[in-house]
Amino acid sequence: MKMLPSLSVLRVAVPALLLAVAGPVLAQVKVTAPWVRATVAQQSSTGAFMQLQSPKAVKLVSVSTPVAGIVEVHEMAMDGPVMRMRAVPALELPAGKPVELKPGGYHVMLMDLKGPVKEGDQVPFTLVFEGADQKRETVQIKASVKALGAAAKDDHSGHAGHQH
Ligand SMILES: [Cu+2]
Repeated sequence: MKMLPSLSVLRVAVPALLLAVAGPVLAQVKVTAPWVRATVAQQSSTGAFMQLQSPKAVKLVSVSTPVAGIVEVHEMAMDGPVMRMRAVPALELPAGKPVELKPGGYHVMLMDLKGPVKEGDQVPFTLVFEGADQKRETVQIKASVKALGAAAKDDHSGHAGHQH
């Protein structure tokens, strides 16, 4: 019984210490191999793809780029027999686990493009991540534009629903 008071003191002290250590360490979300699909004539939307990894659980809450009027994070999901895209309000990044944005899966949807996106261009993006503590982290990246391949054409056919 004599141990109890000191134990409870310890229990309070440990989380406080962890907090003090974790506080100043910034969670850096790693963005790997970002790319944007080049547009063809008359095309007003395209997709951006990349791999995201965060040391702690965060969510991607906002993406913006000067080349598009509207930017959303989309997921592909089956709607009966048809694969459709829908906007997700936030993309969860579990701690330490890479999340792949790729054709046929999650992607950043660029709509209302200001002009053609050409192969070889560099497109700047601002990504905003939010942690469980509501703290926000902004990451600036540049994505290279790659041409639309024959195989890549199919998986964005669902984009017909994005006309404005
Ligand atoms: Cu989309």
